[in-house]
Amino acid sequence: MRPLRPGEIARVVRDEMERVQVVDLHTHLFPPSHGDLMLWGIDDLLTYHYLIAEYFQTAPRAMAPASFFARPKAFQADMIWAALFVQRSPLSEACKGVLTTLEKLGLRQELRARDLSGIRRWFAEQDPDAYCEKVFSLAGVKYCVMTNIPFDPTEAKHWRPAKKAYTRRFRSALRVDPLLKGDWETVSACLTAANYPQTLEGARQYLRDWAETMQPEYLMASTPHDFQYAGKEGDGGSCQSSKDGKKGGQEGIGQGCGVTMIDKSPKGAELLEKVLIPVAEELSLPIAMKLGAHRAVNPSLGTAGDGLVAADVGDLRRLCTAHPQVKFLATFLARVSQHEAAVLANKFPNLHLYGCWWYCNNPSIIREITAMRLEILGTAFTAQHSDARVLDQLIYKWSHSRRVIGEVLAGEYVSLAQTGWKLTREEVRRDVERLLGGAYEEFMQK
Ligand code: REL
Ligand code: ZN
Repeated sequence: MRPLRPGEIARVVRDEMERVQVVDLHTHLFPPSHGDLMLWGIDDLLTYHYLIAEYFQTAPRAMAPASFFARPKAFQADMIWAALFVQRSPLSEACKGVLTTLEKLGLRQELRARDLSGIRRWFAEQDPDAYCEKVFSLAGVKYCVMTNIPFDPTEAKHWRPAKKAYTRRFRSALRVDPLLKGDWETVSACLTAANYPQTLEGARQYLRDWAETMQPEYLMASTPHDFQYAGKEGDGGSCQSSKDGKKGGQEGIGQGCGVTMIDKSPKGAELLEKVLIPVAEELSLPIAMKLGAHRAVNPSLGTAGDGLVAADVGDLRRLCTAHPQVKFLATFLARVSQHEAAVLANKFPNLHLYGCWWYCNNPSIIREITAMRLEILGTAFTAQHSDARVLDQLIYKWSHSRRVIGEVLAGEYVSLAQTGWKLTREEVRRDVERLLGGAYEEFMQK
């Protein structure tokens, strides 16, 4: 328990950052048991939607998105490799990520020779189960939380009638975006197909039953760009849709939280208030929210065409106020939202901020957000999640984040040391563990 000398701090933080086993609290990964849903290997890495978007910035006019997407994945990967790694220097974070991943997997020679065929040969020899374990251990990830969507039949079949077995590396999260989007068409089609009544109580029971099947860590959704939550005023609720500003409650759905059949579609905020929140409360499940995506800004690009808006942080404030008994995990996509979000987390013990999401998952922005969060929140937040869609991305996303977060933390310790505060390696370890999983687990347990 010897106090560290100021000159030792940077190295100790780097060591502790390297050794910590992180909790990755939001990913889109699936275990090998989920067959084709598990994305891994070089072609999946190269066709990540971040890289597809980057490719289309400079793709020839002749390569229209529709014809690109109609071609096999290997062809798409070839196009991206040629455009972003051969004809240009792979400077973007998403490009560098592919390189870090290959380098850490030991494919240095193939990389030096820019030998895509050699890289493909190496991946073709891997066994998915053994490879999965190798990636988790190389990335230092204790476990990840998946995104599990019951409304999607290609996913649902892996849970029912029999739940597929998977290792302790994967935990589940029950994703409910159609509710927050107010997409009653999807919800009611699923209710009908599974023999539930098309009522709010039917929707609640549907969630309860899926929660029973999936045993999720939390319920989760990303909000649509025009989402608004006006708070809770009395029994009928006062949730609004920004599209028309009409009141929800009695008008759209018949009888408040009752069981009558729905003749008009309830809006997203209304389904949040009357379906999601009651189930979260009843099952003591936190709600994880991702705020600030603007879907299909360029629909021709599919997932690669999703953009960003500055979400109203006030929506989250109203939620935390209206439902102090419900725990919220939240992350914002826009850089401008981060400061307000951190102050909010400082006010509400039922709110936990996590990660630097998607367009914020770049070293320069991680640096800025992490420093600001440490200064406002201490270690009561989760510094990062990977959002990986392709298994192998765990390797680069965590390696890049560990480095930046470590540099920021070391800087904060140095200024702490200047006050005369003595710090030990064990305390650094404790803080690092909190920032990369421990604070999340503490929040979940409280
Ligand atoms: O979970 C989400 O809503 C987002 O993270 C995804 O929609 C997004 O495409 C993801 O791949 C970004 O990293
Ligand atoms: Zn995600």
